[in-house]
Amino acid sequence: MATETRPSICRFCHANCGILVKIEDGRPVRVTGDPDNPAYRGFSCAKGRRLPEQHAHPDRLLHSQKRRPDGSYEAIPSERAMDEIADRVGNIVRQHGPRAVALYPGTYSGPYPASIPAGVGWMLGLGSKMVFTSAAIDQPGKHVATAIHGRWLGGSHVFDESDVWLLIGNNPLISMSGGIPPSNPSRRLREAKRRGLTLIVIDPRRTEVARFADQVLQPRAGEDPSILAAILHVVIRDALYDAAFTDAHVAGFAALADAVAEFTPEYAAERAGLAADEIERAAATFARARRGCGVAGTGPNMAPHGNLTEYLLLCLNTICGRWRRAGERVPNPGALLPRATPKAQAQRPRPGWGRGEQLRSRALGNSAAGLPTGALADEILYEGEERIRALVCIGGNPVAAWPDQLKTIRAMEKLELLVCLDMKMAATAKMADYVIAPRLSLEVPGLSVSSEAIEQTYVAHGYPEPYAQYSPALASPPEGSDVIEEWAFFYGLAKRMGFQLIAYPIRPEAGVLRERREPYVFDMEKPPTTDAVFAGIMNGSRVPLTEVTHHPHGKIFADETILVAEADPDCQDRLDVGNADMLAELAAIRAESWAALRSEDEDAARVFQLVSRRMPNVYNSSGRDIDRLQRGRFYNPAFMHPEDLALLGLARGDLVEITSSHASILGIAESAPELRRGVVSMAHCFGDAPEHDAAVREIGSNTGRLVDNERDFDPHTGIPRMSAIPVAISRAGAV
Ligand SMILES: Nc1nc2c(c(=O)[nH]1)N[C@H]1C(S)=C(S)[C@@H](COP(=O)(O)OP(=O)(O)OC[C@H]3O[C@@H](n4cnc5c(=O)[nH]c(N)nc54)[C@H](O)[C@@H]3O)O[C@H]1N2
Ligand SMILES: Nc1nc2c(c(=O)[nH]1)N[C@H]1C(S)=C(S)[C@@H](COP(=O)(O)OP(=O)(O)OC[C@H]3O[C@@H](n4cnc5c(=O)[nH]c(N)nc54)[C@H](O)[C@@H]3O)O[C@H]1N2
Ligand code: SF4
Ligand SMILES: [Mo]
Repeated sequence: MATETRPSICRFCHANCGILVKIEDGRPVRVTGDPDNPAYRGFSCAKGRRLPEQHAHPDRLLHSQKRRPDGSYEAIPSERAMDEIADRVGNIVRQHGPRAVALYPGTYSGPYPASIPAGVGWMLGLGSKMVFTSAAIDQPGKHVATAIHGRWLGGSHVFDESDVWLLIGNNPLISMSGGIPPSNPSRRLREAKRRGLTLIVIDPRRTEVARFADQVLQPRAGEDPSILAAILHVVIRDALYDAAFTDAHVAGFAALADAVAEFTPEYAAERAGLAADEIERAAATFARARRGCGVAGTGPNMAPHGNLTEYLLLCLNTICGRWRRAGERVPNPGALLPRATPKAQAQRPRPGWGRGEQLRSRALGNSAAGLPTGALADEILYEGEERIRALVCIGGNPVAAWPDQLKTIRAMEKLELLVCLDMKMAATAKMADYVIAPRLSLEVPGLSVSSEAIEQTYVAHGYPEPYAQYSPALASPPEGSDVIEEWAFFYGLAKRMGFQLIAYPIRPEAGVLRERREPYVFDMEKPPTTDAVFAGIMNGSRVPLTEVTHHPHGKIFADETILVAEADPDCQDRLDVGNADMLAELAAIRAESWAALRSEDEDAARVFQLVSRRMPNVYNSSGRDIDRLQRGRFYNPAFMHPEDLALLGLARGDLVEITSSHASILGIAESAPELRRGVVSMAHCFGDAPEHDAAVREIGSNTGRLVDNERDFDPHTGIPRMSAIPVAISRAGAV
């Protein structure tokens, strides 16, 4: 038996941990953290260690599938699937135009660096701009707020050097996301605490990261705009802000001060169910520190007013001057990213919405977060000629993940062509005309670039050092299988449809901090290798890819010091903390009779708030079918405070019905003393279509079904209320 252990990159989640993989006869059998990886230093989580089970999962598709007229599936060679799909897409485009074709790259397009570039390149080749990503149902507020506030071209303070850090509705120790660098966040947090970091957490749940916090605020969900406005109120009232920075680089300060004047700590505390001095203290601690940022996560972005929350947070970082100045070292001058070209100056705001494609079905269009994925189902169900008729999903699962599950199912049924690139017959794949069986991560080369590149759009995210890793393919696909790479699927379609495939750098407008990359033109005569595609799309990286490949355990390429340059002498640009739309949204919150608004739901006994959360051993809809990860519990509990359970006469394990203004789902009650009273905390992407509801104890239930995508949605990004959802809870009869 041929056995070897080699370093690689875990791609179970987006964190790209450095791992060691033991390979026996071409198949992975054991995964551990790689102690010789300089950034991750031996870290791995239970999911990563189960990569061998994921690769060998009995439900894994080893052949692409085609739906028969009776709804069953048969294996189809991937080459023939591409012939047929190219034909069908071609027909739809000829009859209805390219706009009838949409692409949805979901979570599992992330681990494969060439997938999105090739998929989007194929769409552009077709002439369709209808690319919808999960960004618009994740943290769209970040993109919008950054656009309308403007960017600081010197970059932000980073976690490892900060003396204060503010986390609002994120849990990076579990999610590996949210402002603590993804490379071993628990080690970084422990080191920061030793160094004297003050951590402030605002979350209705006392999360894993909150256990390390110096101050935890546990508010009602959905009140983050008021809490942040009150924090700004205190910082401005007590003149705790950085006046020199604000004078030199900030516009709109007077308007902001005016807008937060009525948001006293007492007012916000009453709304949020906090004590006023908790807000006073958080504000003073944050503002008096020298370095550090506030970072929000999915919770407040999914609650109403996510753009405003993110905007007020940027305003707080800005007036506290949490941006790098001339002469300071740049934490990550680039590894697989192009070289940083930082300057101590603002880049003026740009529109956050209102440009580019518009939907036909609803008054929504493109925003800085892309097209409104939360409304894509409407665009498919729309009765007009210009509806979307074909959808290609790369590693995404709309039926599990999109808001308004029942509408999503109707939309998937209505499509003339649904193609999923998925490793199994997931909830959406089960409705597809074709399911393309992909190679899995350890069977293809990998790059750490996605974890590095997230800084391009999210403040205080990504690697705080120029770290990069490349992994060759370590394993061979299962014997007798016909599995392909996503990029090769789009290449195959482009070739059959007779056009040139070009991969454009992603979000070039966001790349202002860095030098640019060139588009990569695929050779349509001789199919490239994945390594050649990687080399092509990584053009312009500061460290050449070939150099990165020489360091199999990954390397921090810190041999160069790039400092933040002085501002251009003629630079007039300023960061805007007085955006009129955002401040009007804030004024409307102040004006709303929130007690009256709430009573509508209270009359219906919807006195609980359903909040989003992530659980350690699942990754959206993945991982929940791996026995050794779930250890007998394959559902998503409905976590509630023990006193709430007692009040409802419920015990752990009882079946409950959870009812929003839109729909009802079943759940299994679970006690969670770390929750605020009145909150139900449940993970998303569980369950399946309604015909499987009786299996709630085996598969959990889908919280997306409770979401009404046309009520309480953001007018710019279309994200509906996906957290802080008013719900009623009652005991359910047996199923
Ligand atoms: N293990 C695991 N890791 C994951 C994922 C997974 O499914 N499992 N998913 C990945 C994905 S796709 C993403 S986008 C990231 C997300 O990463 P995070 O944003 O860190 O996501 P969560 O861990 O769900 O943290 C959200 C927090 O918001 C809180 N919350 C809910 N509503 C509100 C509110 O109105 N206000 C405030 N202040 N807090 C609120 C919740 O209690 C919860 O603790 O995680 C990624 N990582
Ligand atoms: N109610 C509610 N809804 C939410 C959220 C929430 O917190 N609450 N979170 C939202 C967020 S942040 C996000 S990002 C979205 C996620 O939305 P999606 O990305 O659409 O959902 P996933 O379940 O991650 O879909 C991943 C799919 O990829 C498949 N897959 C697994 N491995 C591979 C692989 O190696 N290759 C390929 N090609 N496919 C693979 C899986 O089987 C699965 O079907 O959900 C959103 N929806
Ligand atoms: S955190 Fe993510 S990348 Fe790291 S080992 Fe776990 S699943 Fe893999
Ligand atoms: Mo996400």
